[in-house]
Amino acid sequence: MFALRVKLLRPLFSGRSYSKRTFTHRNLLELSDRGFFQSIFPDTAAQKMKNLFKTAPQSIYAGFDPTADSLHVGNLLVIMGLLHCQRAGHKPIALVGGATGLIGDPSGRKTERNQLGESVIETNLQAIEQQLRKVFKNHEDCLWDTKKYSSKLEPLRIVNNADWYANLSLIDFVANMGRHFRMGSMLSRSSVQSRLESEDGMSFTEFTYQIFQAYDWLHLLRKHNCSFQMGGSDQMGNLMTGHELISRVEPKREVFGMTLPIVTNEEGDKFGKSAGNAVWLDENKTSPFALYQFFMRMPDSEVEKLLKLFTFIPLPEVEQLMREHSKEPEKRKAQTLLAEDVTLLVHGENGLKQAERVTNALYKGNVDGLAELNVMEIKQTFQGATMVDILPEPGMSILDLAMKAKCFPTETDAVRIINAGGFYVNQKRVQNIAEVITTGVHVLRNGVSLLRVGKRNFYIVRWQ
Ligand code: YSA
Repeated sequence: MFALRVKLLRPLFSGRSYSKRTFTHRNLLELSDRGFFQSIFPDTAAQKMKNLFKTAPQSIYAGFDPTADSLHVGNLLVIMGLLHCQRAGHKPIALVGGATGLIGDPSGRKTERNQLGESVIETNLQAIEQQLRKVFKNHEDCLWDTKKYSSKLEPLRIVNNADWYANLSLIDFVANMGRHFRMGSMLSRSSVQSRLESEDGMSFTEFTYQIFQAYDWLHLLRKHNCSFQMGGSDQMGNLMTGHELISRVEPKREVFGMTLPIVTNEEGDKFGKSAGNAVWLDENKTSPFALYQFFMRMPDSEVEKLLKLFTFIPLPEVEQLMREHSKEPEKRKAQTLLAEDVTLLVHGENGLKQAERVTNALYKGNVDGLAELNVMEIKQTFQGATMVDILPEPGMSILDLAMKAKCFPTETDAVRIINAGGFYVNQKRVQNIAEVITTGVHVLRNGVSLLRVGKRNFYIVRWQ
């Protein structure tokens, strides 16, 4: 599989070999050079952490709440953090919040989440678990050179916090654990403060959230000897509560937190979630092509930062790439490598091939590329497109087709817009309303026609 990765590299990077240093060091704190780690906690513990990383493989966990049926590209940064742990010889643990998802983390939120039912949480949980496994598998298959690094990657462990709360008695928990949580520090968390000051205030349910994340850490410390927790910087308060709990309950043990920067776009919107338009890891919500294009569109000012965060390309190679890129920015070499590596990680070899095929079909005027896609791929690519089934009739004209596909409200509109050049069949402008529909020209060999009105209104015609 690794051969694939090499095959896909641009000539500049062909034979690109990952520097051994990047993968054999165990000291995760070196990831700061790539822009990981907004902070470590406690901030005086760097040397101790370094020693632990050197001494033995460490378990490191990060949690994901099943508040949606897919993870998004913001969460992917935390997954990258876990993958770096794995590459450095440590043991990654992904926690899925079957219990905490029912409560709702107030961190970084201005209002309380709508409560999700248990069955929704269960469905989301399974989807997220599958995604995590898929990304780790894609990483091992496509981005990890087993021949070069003989040591095996520690497997990903997935745990669900519903499992340890299921049999816990409420009274026992409050009586025994509750007394170790101090109200003063819990109230001081910024996630609590900002909400207490807001008009709607904060519910008791949300206020308790930090208790559960703190107890999870204690549980994982006891069960899996997990002394490290990682999360976006919005998780800092929850990490601190966990640290405080463990220092009271297990005074001989020490635990450490690592927070990653919250990635935002140029406008400061949370990465991948701007204008309610999240970029998801689920191919049915964001196609491999759309994910690829999301990274291809990154402005030059952002691309170096993102290459460091979202790919495993060693830093000297990133620097070399950026030097090349600045000479010919219009070629978008840096964006291409970024888009390739992220798509490979999230969707694997087939996903990347599909994204490249669709890119060729759409942007290089290559109709053959479009014909190679199946209906499902076309649907994924043109999300929001209307699907129509049409029975072919001899002599059918462009105007007939446009009207049967309900591309226009009236025939007058159709004639006006088609004549004016606003109608496309298979990405080619068609201005003659009387043109007769022909196989091979208007109907692709996959039995589909792609109609477009203006820039963005797509219709997928399945010929019956
Ligand atoms: C963690 C530990 C537990 O023991 C129990 C639950 C949790 C889940 C945690 N409280 C939470 O709600 N996480 S999350 O589902 O909202 O997001 C998962 C991770 O992605 C978090 O670490 C979050 O900070 C991170 N994240 C989300 N958007 C991000 C981002 N990281 C960087 N940039 C972004 N744009």
